[in-house]
Amino acid sequence: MKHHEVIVIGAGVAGIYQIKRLADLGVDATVLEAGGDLGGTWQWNRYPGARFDSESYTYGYSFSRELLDEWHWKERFSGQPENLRYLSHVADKFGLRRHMQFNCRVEAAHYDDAQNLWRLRTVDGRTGEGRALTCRFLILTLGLLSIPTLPRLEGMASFKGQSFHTFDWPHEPVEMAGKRVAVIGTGATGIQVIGEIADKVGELTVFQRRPNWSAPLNNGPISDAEMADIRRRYDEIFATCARTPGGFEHEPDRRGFHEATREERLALWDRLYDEPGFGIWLANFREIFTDEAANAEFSEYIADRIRRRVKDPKVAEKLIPRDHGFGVQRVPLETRYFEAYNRSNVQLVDISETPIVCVTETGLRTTERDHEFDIIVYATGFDAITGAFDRIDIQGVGGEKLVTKWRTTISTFLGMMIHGFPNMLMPAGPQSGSASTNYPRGIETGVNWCTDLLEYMSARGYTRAEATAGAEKRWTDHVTTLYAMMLMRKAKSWFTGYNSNVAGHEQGTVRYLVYNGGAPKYVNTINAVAAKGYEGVVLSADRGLAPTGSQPTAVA
Ligand code: NA7
Repeated sequence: MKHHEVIVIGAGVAGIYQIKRLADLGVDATVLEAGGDLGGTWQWNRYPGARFDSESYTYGYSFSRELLDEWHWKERFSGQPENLRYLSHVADKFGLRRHMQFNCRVEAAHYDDAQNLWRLRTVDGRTGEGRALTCRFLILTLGLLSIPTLPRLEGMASFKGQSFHTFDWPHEPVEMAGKRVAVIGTGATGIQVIGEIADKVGELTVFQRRPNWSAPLNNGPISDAEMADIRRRYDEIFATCARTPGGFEHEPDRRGFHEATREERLALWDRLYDEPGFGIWLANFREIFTDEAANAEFSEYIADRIRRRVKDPKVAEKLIPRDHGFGVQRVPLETRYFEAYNRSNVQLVDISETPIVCVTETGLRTTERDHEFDIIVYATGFDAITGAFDRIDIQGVGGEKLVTKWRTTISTFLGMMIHGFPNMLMPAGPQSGSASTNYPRGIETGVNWCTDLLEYMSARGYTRAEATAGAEKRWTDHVTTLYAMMLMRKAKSWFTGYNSNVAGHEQGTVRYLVYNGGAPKYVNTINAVAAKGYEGVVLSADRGLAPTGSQPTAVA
């Protein structure tokens, strides 16, 4: 049985940075990755149009000046192939691949209280003893959106053409020219795919259950001169990201919505609509997120924009969401999305009116009629945030199953630790600062905090860290309270734990999965916890033995 001091599960954006920190410290650590290579999201999502909605230069890692100086982001919102090249470059540059094991899916992780270690079982080609690994610390960097979910439709296996979830888009090129293509789903992914392929396929039929509010990405190239300027400004750029709630360059407009005149509001919105990125969402008036009237007025502004871009008024009305306001779900950014519906080869099927009944050998049957296709693309989303945790049999003290603990209520301490699951860390876990922010900015924060905790423990001879039940309750209550202030609590989206394809998550009962206090508050809170000797975490040494020169104490 192989033992490591630390095992990291997942070699995506978070796992790569986590192993870099551990390797720098000389810790005996390894990354276990289910996929055949590193990159996580950017390894899997190869669908046409897959790209950042974050400015590329705010998505890259900030930890190495040399890396920042040598990498040239070619587009303001870089596409999947380039993003994967970047992550691969990072791994190669810092010699991280030698710490990674691919095609290595972990099926179980059980905490052994007597030995104070984690026992892992993998389901790769290994047999017998080789499948079992142990570690002192388990770090879960599983990804927020790494478990794709398919509709539960009869006949899916009988379809004779090609069909796949966008997450499992084939590695080899998919011939689309002249083909009849169906896309089911109009979330951030569907909206990217549809905009990209509308003019490349024979016929495109979009099956929309609920429309999403979306706004232009306004992508463009980054010239050598611009990149040189960005490099000069990196410190400033990251400082801006650190002080904004979303971890982006986009800062909320500090004027009060109700104090600004209608003309001032329109001037802001006209400007933001034409600017690149999430400004339209995050540089808007803050009341958009909390005030029904402000949100309704802005939503109507965006609805008018849709009406201006979509020629057929009936189609335009179908593309305007009615069940939620702008920005209370994750806002997809689009490129030529609305214009796609002006094309004669693109058709919108409103499946809230005529639901899909089943998949046939030749296509899709709705309550209205049969549609024939060569390719069916399922852009139907993910078992978000907790899905990847649920798929590993994680058992803590006394064999308590995490999936059971979280069945009714998600509860964590700072989104990074769980009571009853000692030495298990989640740099970007549920209720952490990552999910609702520019992901890599949140990840660096989380990884640094977890790594600092390990260093703190090592320096003092502690070998066991467990969040107290009280600290976990206080954090979870805090996360819940923050939801109460946000209009997003009313929307059925992955931010609230809704997924029609996952048993138990289809009701729309709110699950408190993301921290909504903003990046600066999150960072201040977790830093304060660390500064107080990890208040809320019980630190101890194995079997109660105090390390020399330091008295392990429960820090309440
Ligand atoms: P999302 O945002 O969860 O969107 C999934 C879409 O698929 C959404 O339009 C759903 O409609 C639709 N859907 C899901 N299941 C079905 C079934 N069974 N039938 C019809 N339509 C369905 O996932 P994405 O992949 O687009 O985006 C995820 C994140 O990736 C995104 O937020 C970015 O951060 C990156 P619904 O709204 O549920 O009616």
